Amino acid sequence: MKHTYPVVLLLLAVLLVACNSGQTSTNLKVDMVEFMFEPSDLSIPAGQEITLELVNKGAIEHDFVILKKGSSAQDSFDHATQQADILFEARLAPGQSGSFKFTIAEAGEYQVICSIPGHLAAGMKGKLIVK
Ligand SMILES: [Cu+2]
Repeated sequence: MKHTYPVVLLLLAVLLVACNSGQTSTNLKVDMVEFMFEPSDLSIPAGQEITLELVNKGAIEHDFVILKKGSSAQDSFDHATQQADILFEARLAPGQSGSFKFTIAEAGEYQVICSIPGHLAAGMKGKLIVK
């Protein structure tokens, strides 16, 4: 009995390392504040349904937009002319949270932005790696 404790601790440590390696997950949790996504670097597996938990912790409205592969926005995003570039979009009022599901079939790098005027220019963007 005296010797089982260190073994249990060792197993726990191995499990924790296994869980933290890779960071690719089908469950994403992202906080939105002025003016950033936290975290801003995301990684998910291709072809699997992703559950995204979004929380707007800011004082103003924000949205989480994934642009299609090959599409990008520099300082601003115009819904009128760039609507077709959107792969996924969820908009939340301040204090609101929500759970969303999406699947991305193709591996690659995707840009994440907040499309609300001024927010992208203020640095509200991120990167989604699909593996
Ligand atoms: Cu925003």
